Amino acid sequence: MYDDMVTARRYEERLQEEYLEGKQPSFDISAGPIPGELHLAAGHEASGAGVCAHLRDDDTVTAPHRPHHVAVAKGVDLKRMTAEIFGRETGLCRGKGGHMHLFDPDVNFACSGIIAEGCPPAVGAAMAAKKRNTDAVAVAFLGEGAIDQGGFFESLNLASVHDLPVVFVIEDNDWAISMPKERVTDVENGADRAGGFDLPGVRVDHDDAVAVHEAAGEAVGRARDGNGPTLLEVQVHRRMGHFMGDAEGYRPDADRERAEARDSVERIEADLADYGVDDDELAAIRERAESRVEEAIEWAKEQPEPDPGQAYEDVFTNPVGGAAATDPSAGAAGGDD
Ligand SMILES: Cc1ncc(C[n+]2csc(CCOP(=O)(O)OP(=O)(O)O)c2C)c(N)n1
Ligand SMILES: [Mg+2]
Repeated sequence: MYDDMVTARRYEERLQEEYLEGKQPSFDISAGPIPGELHLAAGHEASGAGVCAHLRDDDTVTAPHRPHHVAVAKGVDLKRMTAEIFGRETGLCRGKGGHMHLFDPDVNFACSGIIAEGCPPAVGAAMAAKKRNTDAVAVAFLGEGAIDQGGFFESLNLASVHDLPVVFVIEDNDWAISMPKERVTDVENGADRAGGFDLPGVRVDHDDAVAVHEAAGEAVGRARDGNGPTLLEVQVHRRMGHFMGDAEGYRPDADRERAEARDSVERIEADLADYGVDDDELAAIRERAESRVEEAIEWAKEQPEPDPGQAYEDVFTNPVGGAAATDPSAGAAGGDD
């Protein structure tokens, strides 16, 4: 878990540096090696590591627009993920998805920029696992700002009524962009929503990886043993703005300071020291993580850009304008498939 957490933290520190290249001084979002938005998950690491520690490659995970810590913990290929974020041909989605739309079928990981979008596909994966008589499970991660979405309610209901092996993990960082949760959501704790769907709701109040690991162990075990879904909520903290370039004028200083003070990485380091793991061992893990990150970034930057002529390939199953819209060599005919 420590390895996953420091890898994710270091990865995002490096992405941040790369992202800012060429974008300043006026913050041109389309400039630099990583064009477009970038949502960093620094402060969320305990949730990804604590939950994914219980998962296998054949378990499915869906994550939202802030996905890197979950992707790292689920074992998504770091090099191909980085190439995707840099928009390169050898990226997980051939450079067409970007950082919010990573898809790695090798470890059954997907994420989406549409909030709560991961809930229905996770329920579908859980239903498939059940029908195939496997003990695979599915986990949908979502932010506390996504728990008022219809897709979330429908997913909880379907999961409960069919006793599906799925865990919903709410990452509560108190904010949905600039909106504090108390202004938009009727319940203080998202886990309380479970009561309306007859399934267990559990909240981990601190972004404490060990506590998340314990709660997630029960939830994943319950799903794997055929005992149905769980709604798990984890308090995390957003150490950064909503996205890179967010000036955070709406955010009280005290809130930012609290996020900085409650660092889950420092917390697990203290826990590991209490368990008797010495500093050298932790330093070795950090060094390994740093080299892995560096290697992935260097590799990604050397990868080719996609051919613009293939922009629509693999994007639509039934493209508007027919096959000609996806394949310039196909001519005007065809396109009904
Ligand atoms: C369906 C939908 N509505 C609105 C948006 C715009 N949007 C992007 S992130 C976000 C807030 C998400 O907050 P939360 O779920 O708490 O996740 P966090 O960013 O805090 O990790 C919104 C409203 C979106 N992506 N999808
Ligand atoms: Mg949030």
